[in-house]
Amino acid sequence: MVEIDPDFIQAPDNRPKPNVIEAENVPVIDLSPILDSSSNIEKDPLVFDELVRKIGSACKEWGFFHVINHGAPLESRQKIESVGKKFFGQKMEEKKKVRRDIVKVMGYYESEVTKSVRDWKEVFDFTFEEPTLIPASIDPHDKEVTHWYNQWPEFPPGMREAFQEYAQHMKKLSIKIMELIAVSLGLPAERFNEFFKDETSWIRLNHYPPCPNPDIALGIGSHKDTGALTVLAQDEVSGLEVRRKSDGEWLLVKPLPNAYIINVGDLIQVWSNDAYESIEHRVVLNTEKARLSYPFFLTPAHYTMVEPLKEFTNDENPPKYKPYNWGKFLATRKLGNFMKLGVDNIHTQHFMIT
Ligand SMILES: O=C(O)CCC(=O)C(=O)O
Ligand SMILES: [Fe+2]
Repeated sequence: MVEIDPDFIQAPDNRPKPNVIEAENVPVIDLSPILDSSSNIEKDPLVFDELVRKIGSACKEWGFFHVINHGAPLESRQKIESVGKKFFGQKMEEKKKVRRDIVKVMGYYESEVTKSVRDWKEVFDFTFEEPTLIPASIDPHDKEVTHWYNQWPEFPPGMREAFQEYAQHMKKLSIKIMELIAVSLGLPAERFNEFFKDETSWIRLNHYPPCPNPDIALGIGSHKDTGALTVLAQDEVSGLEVRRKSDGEWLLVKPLPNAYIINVGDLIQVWSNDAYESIEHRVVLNTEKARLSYPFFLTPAHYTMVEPLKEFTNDENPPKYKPYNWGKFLATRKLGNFMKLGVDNIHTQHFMIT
């Protein structure tokens, strides 16, 4: 029996399959060689080369991978998880005190939509930089810049401190991974770092309540992350599915304790002129257990013009994307929701040169 609002019902082709296929052999990358201060990489280039090779092949073949021994402390993750659960466990009137709107675009929200269908979830968003600089409008000719401020609730106490501390760990980890990805692409390790000065990176807490009809609804519909890369933490409840590149089959990615999932985002795809591709993913639900996930989206400064790097283009390999302004792109996605443009009004593929 269908018990849910029709807004949540997915078209038949997008519904989860009755037989879940678990992803096997998802790459698990051990980052201890670059964290262990006693191991001098210069003295042991073989270990470093092997790590870079593994990252490169994970990006190429899968578009995502687990990382272990990553150096981000477990206590900080446990704190964000416990405070996050307390926040979502409150009454709606309390959560709505920090509800996002057209001016305050960070905070709580319960009506996310992916490709015109409502997601069965509620979220809490905050930016890494406080405030974050962003274009004032989506008009390409308007050069005015404004600020995005976070909204922090009074309850549970300590949410701001716990979340900000966690964000620092995610920033550090994501830059390390970007450096490894750069080397795996044959670039200097720091090649991408310049883009993340004045970054617009942000964190989202996704809370997926149990759903009476998990056969026809999704926690998040199929999408690709639009930033550079995503460092995703999930609790012990499964739900993340990725679309296998070879045959388009949806595979369930089971959480590994204290590991993070790294997703290649659209910006790496554009910068590398398709050498690495971003990965399509979605979230399936269940009738009994709520699930919490908290991705960190590493994203550049608003004034960044995103385009294939010159290192990947020449006469034989022309750029596959037109340059686009990151800030305008992000503002369009965020503000579009409130201007009735539809959340999914802009996609990276709009800039593809066909
Ligand atoms: O909940 C998850 O595992 C994935 C979340 C996600 O894809 C997103 O927030 O973009
Ligand atoms: Fe995502």
